[in-house]
Amino acid sequence: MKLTFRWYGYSDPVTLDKIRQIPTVEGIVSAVYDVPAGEVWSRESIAALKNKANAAGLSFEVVESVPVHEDIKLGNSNAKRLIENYCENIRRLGEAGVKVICYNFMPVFDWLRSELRREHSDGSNSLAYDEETVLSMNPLTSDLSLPGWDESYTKEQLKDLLNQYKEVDEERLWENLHTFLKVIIPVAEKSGVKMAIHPDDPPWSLFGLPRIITNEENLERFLKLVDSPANGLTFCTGSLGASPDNDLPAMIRRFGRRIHFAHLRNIRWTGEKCFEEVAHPSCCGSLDMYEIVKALVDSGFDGYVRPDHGRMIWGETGRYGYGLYDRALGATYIAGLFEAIEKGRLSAKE
Ligand code: DNO
Repeated sequence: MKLTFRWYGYSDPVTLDKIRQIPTVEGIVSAVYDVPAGEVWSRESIAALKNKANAAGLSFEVVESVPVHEDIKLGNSNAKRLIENYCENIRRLGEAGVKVICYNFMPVFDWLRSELRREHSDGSNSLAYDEETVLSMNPLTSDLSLPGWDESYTKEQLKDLLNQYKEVDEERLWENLHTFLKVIIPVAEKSGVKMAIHPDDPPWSLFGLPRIITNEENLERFLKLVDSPANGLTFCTGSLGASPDNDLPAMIRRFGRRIHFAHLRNIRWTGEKCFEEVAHPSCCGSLDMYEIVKALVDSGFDGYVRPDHGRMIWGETGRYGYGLYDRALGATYIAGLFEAIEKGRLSAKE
């Protein structure tokens, strides 16, 4: 397992100098953020990221994300050209030593929450999701904004996009995903890159938009679309775990070697389709992080891991979910789980 930490680039208040001081973190997860979805990243920008990370003593082997343009998900007449651009990004990243590319196939909205700062009794705050609140929001008029969203749409463009999706049901989205994978996976294989799709967050459909990377059955279907090790998963416990029907340790045991990247974080279910983000340890939420890490270790997982969203603690302000302190605590907790479970296995063998 290689422990990594997400870095949002040059404007991230969590600087590389701070990240390098978190014990056990070897590398960063980042992306070229100033190029619109669908365009090719310059070799210079990729090299600059890598050099900056390396100068801080950190590796840069995981990209999150190379965004998939909506026209690819819609499968319209621009898709072919945009898929070719996507392939070029895979080639360039492979040449620069990137081993894993995380991406998602969620129409229009990436991850979604109804609250950015839910207050907790200990004075911390975190992101939270309440289905009723979300469904009462109108994406065309609401001001809610999340760090993961593409903010570049005008309301008119968003309206137009939502209209185009009226033609795309789940099966159409599966077809469009298949078309994409058939082209990009052979390129990833040749480039020494593993593609790792991120599950939909939350893992159910919203605003009438289809969402398909949601549960065990669908992940199985996804992996079979192109049955290659280069076609793999980002196993995000907070996303998949939002649905209590998803048995995370069982899913990890089933998909084992096809998991190339794990986002480890905990959430607390607060009602039907409602949850709040909590600190990483098992005792703080509804997910059993020990069983999750044990399933990874038992499956021979040797990919990348990162702590995921943290709470805001100790008065920190900044990018929701992506402050320094709580994610750093998460990193050392995760490293501790891996060390204990791996050493326990070794001593059991002796
Ligand atoms: C949220 C993240 C997501 C993720 C993308 C991957 O914190 O996990 O925004 O980066 O869905 O494409």
